[in-house]
Amino acid sequence: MMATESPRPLGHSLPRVEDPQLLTGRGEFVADLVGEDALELAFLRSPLAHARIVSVDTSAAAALEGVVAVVVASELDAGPLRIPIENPDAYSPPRPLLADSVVRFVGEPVAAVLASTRYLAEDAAELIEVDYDPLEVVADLDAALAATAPRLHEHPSNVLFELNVDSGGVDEAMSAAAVTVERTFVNPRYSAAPIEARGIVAEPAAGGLLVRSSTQVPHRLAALLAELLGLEVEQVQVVVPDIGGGFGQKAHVYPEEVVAAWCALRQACPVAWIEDRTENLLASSHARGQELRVRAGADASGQVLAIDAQVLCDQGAYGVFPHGHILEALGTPLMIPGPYRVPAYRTRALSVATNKCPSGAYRGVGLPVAAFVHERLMDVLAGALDLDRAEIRRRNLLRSDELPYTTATNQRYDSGDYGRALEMALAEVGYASFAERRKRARREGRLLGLGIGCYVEYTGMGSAVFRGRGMVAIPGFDGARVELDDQGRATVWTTLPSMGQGTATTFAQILAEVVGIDPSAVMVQQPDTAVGELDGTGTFASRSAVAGGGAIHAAGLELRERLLDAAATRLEVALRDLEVAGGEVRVKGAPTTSIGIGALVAAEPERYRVSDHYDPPAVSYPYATHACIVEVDAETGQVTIERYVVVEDCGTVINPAIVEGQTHGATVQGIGGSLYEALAYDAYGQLQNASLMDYLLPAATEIPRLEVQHLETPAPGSALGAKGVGEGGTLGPPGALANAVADAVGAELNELPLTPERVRCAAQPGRSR
Ligand code: MCN
Repeated sequence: MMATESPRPLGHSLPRVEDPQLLTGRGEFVADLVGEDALELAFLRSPLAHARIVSVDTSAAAALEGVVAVVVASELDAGPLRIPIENPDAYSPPRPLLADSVVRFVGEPVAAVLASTRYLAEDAAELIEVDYDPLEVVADLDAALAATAPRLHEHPSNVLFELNVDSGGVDEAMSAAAVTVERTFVNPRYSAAPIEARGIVAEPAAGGLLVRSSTQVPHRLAALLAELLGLEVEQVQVVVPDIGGGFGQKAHVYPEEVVAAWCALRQACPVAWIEDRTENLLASSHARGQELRVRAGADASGQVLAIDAQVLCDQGAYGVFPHGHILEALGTPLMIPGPYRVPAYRTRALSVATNKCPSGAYRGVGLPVAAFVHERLMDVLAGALDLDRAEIRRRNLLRSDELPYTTATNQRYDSGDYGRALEMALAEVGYASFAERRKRARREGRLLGLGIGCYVEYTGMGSAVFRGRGMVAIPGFDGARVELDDQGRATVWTTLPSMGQGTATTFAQILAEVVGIDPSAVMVQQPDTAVGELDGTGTFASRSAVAGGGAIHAAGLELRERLLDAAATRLEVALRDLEVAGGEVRVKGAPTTSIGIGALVAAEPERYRVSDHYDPPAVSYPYATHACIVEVDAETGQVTIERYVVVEDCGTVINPAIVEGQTHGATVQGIGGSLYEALAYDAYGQLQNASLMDYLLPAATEIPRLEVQHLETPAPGSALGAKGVGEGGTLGPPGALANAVADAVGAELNELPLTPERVRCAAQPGRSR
C-alpha cells in the first residue's frame, strides 16, 4: 500500500496503466485463448444477397477427415433458433442463426463446420453444396421503398420502423421565413473496422458454459446465450479478455457467437471462432447509410425558424441484438436541431430493410449524420442570407443561460456554454483573419477553406431512456464490484469492458478518489459475469464514465463508510473525526493515530466486498466545436487538412490525457468517414470493397496534428459530474470538413465521403470526371 500521499486522483493525467502490457505484446486477446483441444468453427456464407435455399448438401464436407460436424439451420434445437430483435414500436423480425429458407445478404451464415483446425473447417465449408433460387435483390433505399419492391420479411412493406415528431408550427414558420433552403444529404455505409475482429471461445463448464468473447456487452451475451440454449443465466459465465477495439461493432450479440456456444455444448468440448477481416467487413454490423431531405427556414437576421427533415436509413436485412433496428432512425432525427434554438421542428424517419449486412452501432451512432446536416444547413443559410458563417451560429446557438433546454424531440440539454466553445475554436483557428488569407491564396492559385462544426450529443443514458425508445432488451444500468484485500489493495470489476478507452486507469482514479486510497492500489479487471452478482448494459453510447463511474462511486462510498465505521470502533474515535488517506484510516489532524486498511480487511474480509449498481437518472450532454482549414487541389480533388482544432466539454474530467486521446481517436474516425470511407455495394447487393486494401481507413499520414482545448462544465445529473467523451470526436468532422471544402471550392458538398472525384467535380464544375 502506498505510504506517500498524492494529489487527488480525479482530474489528473495519470499514465494509462494498461499500456505497458498492450505495447509490449503481453495483452491477451480472445485468439490467444484458443487451446490445443479446441475445435474450430468456420461458416459457409451466402454468396447471394437474396435467394431461396432449395437444398443444402453437406455430405462431402462431413466426410472430410478431421471434420467433426456440419451444422445447418434445421439441426439447431427448437429448430431453428433465432436471435430476438425486440422493439414494441417496430416490426422486428428475429434474426436466424443460420439462414433456413431464405438468405437476405451476402455474407449471411448458411452452415457451420466444426473441425480440428480452421483450415480444415474452411476447406470443408467449400465442399458444401447449396442450391439457391435467386430472388430479386433489394439493393438500396429506392428499391426497398418502391411500391413493387419485393418484401424481405413477412410484412406489408420493407419499412421496419417509422418515427414521426412534430412540434407544430413548421408550415407557418416556413411561410413566414425570409429564406428557405432545401437540400439532400447522403452519408454512406461505414464499417467500424476494429484492429481485432470479433471472436469467441466457448466451452462446457460445470453443467453450463464458459465463454470468452471480445464483446462490449458481456452481461447481455450471457443472458441471451442462456435464453437461447435453455440454461439459467448463472450457468453461463462470460469472461472478457483484452479487446483490440470495438467502436460499437462488438456491442451486439451475433449468430456466430450463439452457434459456437451451441456447438460447444453439443460436442462437449471447447469451440473457437475467430473472425477474419473479410468476414468482419462483410457480415459484422455496418453503420450510417442514410439519405436525408431537409428543409430549413430562417428570418432575415439568420434566426432559424423551422426545420423539416425526412431521414431514410438503410438498415440492411435484420436488426441487431440488443438494440434492434432503430439506432440510426432514432439517433439522427432526434438530434438534427443540434445545439441550436429551433422553434419548430418536424421529422419523419424510416428504418428500411434492404439486402445488405445489418446495420448496428458505430461510434457516434446516427449523431454524426445529424451534426453533418445541421452544420451544412448553417453554412447554406448563411450563404442564402449573405451572413457570416460564425455570426449565424452565434445567433442560433443556445446560450448558457437558456440551459437546461428541452428540444422539440424531448432532449433536455443539461449544461454548458456552446457559444464559448465556438469563440475559442474560432480564435484558435484564426477565423478573423482567414478571409484575407483565403483571398491571398486564391491569387496564388491555391484553394483554401475554413469549416466549422458544432454539435451537442447525448451520453450515459439510463433505463428510462432505453425504455422510452422501445429498446427493451437494454437494461440501462451498470454495476461495479469492489473487493479490498488485506494489503489494502482494491480490485474492481464492472459490467463495462474496456476496448481501448483506458478505463483500467480512469475507473481506478474514480475508486481511489471516493475511498481515499491511491490509484496505484486499485486494479481494474475486465468483466466476468460470474463475479459479484452484477448485471448491466455494457460499453456503448459513451456510458462508462457516467454509468460505470456512478456504480464505482456508489460501491466506493459504501466501502469507505465501512472502513470508517470499523476504524471508529477499533480506535475508539468518533467516526466524524476520521479520514481515509495514505492507505490507512486515521484521526484528522493526528495522523499517528491510525489503522491500516489492510489490517481492517484482514479482520473481516467479507465486509469489504461490495457490489453496487447505478442507473443514470438523467442524460448528460457533452458538446464541442470543431474548426479546420483545408487546402484543395483542384486538379486532383485531394483535400489536405492544414489545421484541425477541437474545443470540447465533457463535464468533470477524470483523466485529461485520456479525454484528449479519446477525442483524437474519435476525430480521426470522423475524418475517415468524411474523406475516405464508404462501403460500396453494387446493384446485386455484392460488397465491392470487403478488404482493407479497398476500404480506405485513414492512416497516420493523413491526419494533421489535432489541437484540442477543453471546457469543463459538470453534468448536473451525473454522480461525478462527468459527461461521456468516447464518441464526440466523430460528430465534428463531417460538418467541419464539408464546410471547409465547400468554402475552398465555392460549391456545395452534401454527400460523404468527400472523395477526390466529388471534390474535383465541385471545384471544376465544367469538367467531366
Ligand atoms: N473520461 C474521462 N472524463 C470524462 C469522460 C470520460 O476521463 N469526463 C474517460 C473515461 O473514464 C474512459 C474514456 O474517457 O476512460 C471514455 O469514456 P466514456 O466517454 O464514458 O466512453 P466509454 O468508456 O463508455 O467508451 C465507449 C465509447 C464508445 S461508445 C466507443 S464506440 C468507443 C470509445 O468510446 N470505442 C473505442 N472509445 C474507444 N476507444 C478505443 N481505444 N477503442 C474503441 O473501440
